[in-house]
This record gives sequence, C-alpha cells and structure tokens, in this order.
Amino acid sequence: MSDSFPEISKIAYEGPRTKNPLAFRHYQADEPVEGRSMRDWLRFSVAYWHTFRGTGSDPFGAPTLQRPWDDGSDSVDNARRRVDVAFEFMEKLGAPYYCFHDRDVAPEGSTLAETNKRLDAVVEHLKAAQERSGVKLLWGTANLFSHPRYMHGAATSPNADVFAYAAAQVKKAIEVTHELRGENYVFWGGREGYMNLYNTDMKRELDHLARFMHMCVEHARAIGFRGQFLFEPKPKEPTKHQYDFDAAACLNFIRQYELTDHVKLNIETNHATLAGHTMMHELVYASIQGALGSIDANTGDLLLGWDTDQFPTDIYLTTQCMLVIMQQGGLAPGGVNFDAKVRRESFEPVDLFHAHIGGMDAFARGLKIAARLRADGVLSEFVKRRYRSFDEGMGKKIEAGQTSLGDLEAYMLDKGRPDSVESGRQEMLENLINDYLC
Ligand code: XLS
Ligand code: NI
Ligand code: NI
Repeated sequence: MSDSFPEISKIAYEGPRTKNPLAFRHYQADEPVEGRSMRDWLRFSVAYWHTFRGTGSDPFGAPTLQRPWDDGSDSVDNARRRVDVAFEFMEKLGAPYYCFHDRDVAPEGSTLAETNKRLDAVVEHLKAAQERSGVKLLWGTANLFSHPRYMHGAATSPNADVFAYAAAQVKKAIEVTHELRGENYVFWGGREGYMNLYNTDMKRELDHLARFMHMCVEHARAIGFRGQFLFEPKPKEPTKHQYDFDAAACLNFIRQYELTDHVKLNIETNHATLAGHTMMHELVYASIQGALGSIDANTGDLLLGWDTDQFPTDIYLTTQCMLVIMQQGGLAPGGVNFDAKVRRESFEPVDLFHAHIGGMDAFARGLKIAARLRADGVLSEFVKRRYRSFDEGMGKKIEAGQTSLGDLEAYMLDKGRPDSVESGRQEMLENLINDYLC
C-alpha cells in the first residue's frame, strides 16, 4: 500500500455549497438518476498515461511535474511503485475504472521477450491492486507510436517487420487486458496516417490496417476475450493526416472492411474539435449508427489548434454529452475516461485531485441537467413535432419506401405548393437550455 497523498483522505460528496475544494459538489456515486446510479451512468476512468506518466515537458521546456514517488528510472520496481500510487489515487478519488497503454505501466526491454517479461511482472502487481481495491480496467491498449521503430506507422508501416512487431505487441496487450478483465480494448491510430502522399500507398496501408484489426479480433476470440473493441478517431497529430480522421471516416473503414460486428468507436472531445466538429456531432453521428462505445472526456482550447487534452469543466459540453449518452441508454461496457492532463504549471500532486474532481463534477452536473431536460421533454417534444409531417399521409409513405419520384410529382401537381414551413426556433431552444443550466 502506498501513502503518497498523506494530506488527502477519501474525496467526499459535500454538496454545492461546500467551500472545500477537495470535495464533490455534484458527483454522488450512489445518487439515482433515471433509476440508475451516477456511478453506473458515468463509469469514470483515470488515464494512466497522463496522470501517472505525464511529466509536464513540452517542445519548449523540461519536465515540471513533482512526482516524489517516481525515481525517473525504467526499472520494474519504479513501475510497481507507480501502480501503488495510482491505486491510492483512484481509491481516494472514488474512480471505478482506469485505462492504460502497455508502455505506460511497464518499461520496454531490449527484446520483445524481455519487454513481455517486464509487462507480466507489472501486470501481476496490477491484478493484485485491482483485487484489493475493486478498481477495474475499462480498457487496455498498446503504445504503437513512441518508439522510433514506429516512425512510419505500425500497422500502416511500409516495413513488414515493423507490422509484425506491432502485431506481436498488440497480441500481448490484448492478452494482459484479458488477464486484468478489461471491458474494452482500444485502437488509437498513433502514427497510422501519412505525412506526404508522394511516398505513400494509401490503399495498401488501409488494407494492412484492416488485416491487423481482423487478426486482433480473431486472437481475442481465440483466447476468450469478450470485451468490446473500440476505434478512436483523431484527424491529425502526430501525422498530418490520420486514417481514423473522424467518426464518419472510422465507420466507413469499419464497414468497408467488415469489422462492424466487432468494433465501435471511442470518441474524444479534443479530437472532434480538431476535425472541425463539435463533440455532440461526433457522439450523435456514432450513436445513431449503434457505434458509440465509450468516450475520452477532455477539452481543447478555443485559441489553440492542437490536442491540449484539458480536463472538461464546461457544463454546456457535459450536458450535450450526457444528452446523447442517455438517449442511447448509457455507454456500458464503455465509460467516461479522462484522457486529460494537468497543465505543466499545475505541478503539485494535489493538482491531480483538483483536475479529476472538476471533471467528475462537471459530468455529474451534465448528467443531472440532461435528466431534467429529458424529464420535461423539452428538446424531444420539439424535435418530434418538427418532423410530424412524416408521421402521416405522404410523409409516412416516403419513410416507408412506398413512393416513387412520379408519385411525389403527382402529389405536388395536385396540391400545388407545400404546406408552409415553420421556424426552427434555435434561439428559443438555446435560451431554454440556459434556463436548465442554473
Ligand atoms: C491520443 C489519444 C490516446 C488514446 C489512447 O491523442 O487520445 O491517448 O486515447 O491511445
Ligand atoms: Ni484518447
Ligand atoms: Ni487526445
């Protein structure tokens, strides 16, 4: 057991009037919302990479974050110590889940065999910590982007040996995810994209990526891993163009390569905005196709054009997320993973608590606001009414596929002109949403 945050006890719910910054104002795990606890709606998860491997370095400056438990070495002992701190943190926070990349939890060795051995040693420790604390693994994934061997991509590398190495690495990552009873497995493109089309065979690279994912699905089934596979869209960074650009591009890929039965999407806010969409757009687009599996909860900066991965604090954003998530009945087996990092200026360990408490409260508020909007039928009734001309008469026939262009021409020739159209009332609805936010 670790005692790395001696000043901090378990974070409690103290209600909206508390002055204690280390307390929840809105997140009360057992509070029922539409008959389900907040814990079960939100399924919060801590991202191991940002929270326990982030250093605060940026392209202009050295690491800043104080992590007294971390000796900075690549030893297995250091990795195990981090596990203890991570579980102390998650238990004190009351986060039910965490997520990791293989290389976040265990250091790379000089050969694949040595790397796997180190991973096994840390996984054993993770397993014991999970059992002791009850914190569970939301998803596992493999880091196929940091090592120089992946400079041209992993599954889309022009080098077959690199493809094979990545395949071996993912095989192991799926196995340890299974061992730790992970509920999902994520593919984020890493460097699966291109910097320049002069040197790129896009068709071959996409075929290879699909082949890779099919082998993952086959292996998972062979070892009895029943978790959900998730593909995470991101349009750019680190490559100029990532193949998993946005929800639409990912779904097209999944359909073209017949992966629909096995793969859903993990939608991340900052990636949605990098693609020129809102988070709500991406969520709705995925959800209406039965493909919204999980979310990476964070936010970008309006004035910065890259993946700043900040903690979400905007109640409009979390309300919009929860409206879509509740509409589809929740995210399980997915969840709300804080793929977010503290700013390099927020360098003290306690800042990790402030960051996560803020994100959890922002989502709890979004959940409660969305539930009130749903209970009052505010948006759903307006939208239903807006399309009512398709509920009867010719509209109903159109939806049922019982009309031809000729039928519609005859209908309009007879009628002369359409019934008058109605106002979209956007401003009225925006005002209404504001009423619910207070
Ligand atoms: C990076 C991605 C990454 C994935 C997991 O931008 O968000 O963190 O979530 O590989
Ligand atoms: Ni992510
Ligand atoms: Ni990101």
